[in-house]
Amino acid sequence: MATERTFSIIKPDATERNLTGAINAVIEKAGLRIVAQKRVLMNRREAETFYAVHKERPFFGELVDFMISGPVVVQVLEGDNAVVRYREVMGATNPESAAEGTIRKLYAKSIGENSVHGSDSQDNAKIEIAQFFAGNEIVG
Ligand code: RTP
Ligand code: MG
Repeated sequence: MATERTFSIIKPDATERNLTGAINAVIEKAGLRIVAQKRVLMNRREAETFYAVHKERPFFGELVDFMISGPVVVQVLEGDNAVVRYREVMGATNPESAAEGTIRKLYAKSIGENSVHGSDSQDNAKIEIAQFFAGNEIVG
């Protein structure tokens, strides 16, 4: 299996409930290594750029408002097939459909306030990592 990197965000609903450590424990137990991490407050423009792919969707405004409503923790995760593996660890977008033991099943409040983001492809992982981290901030 190929060692790869993915981009993760611990979203405002989770930082608000002091769940950063609990979520990191699930990530690390799943065999993914946190090779970069910082807590930031995204501004509106950053959130709109980050979720530009969803700009025509009815929930876009709500999503951007949510992502800037409080601190987030942005992360780079490394491991075998990290992109797909982290999507499995996160669980389905809607926590009601998420599998037992996944981060969203354990912690998400709703389909919108669903605690974590993970890249959906290797190409997007590279783009998303570059939006938040300089190369020398990632230590594998
Ligand atoms: P993410 O991008 O955050 O990792 O989540 P995802 O791939 O599982 O879901 P995606 O379809 O990319 O949606 C991005 C985020 O938008 C919010 N959302 N709200 N109200 C709604 O119906 C709705 N649908 C999606 C969620 O925060 C979702 O994670
Ligand atoms: Mg997505």
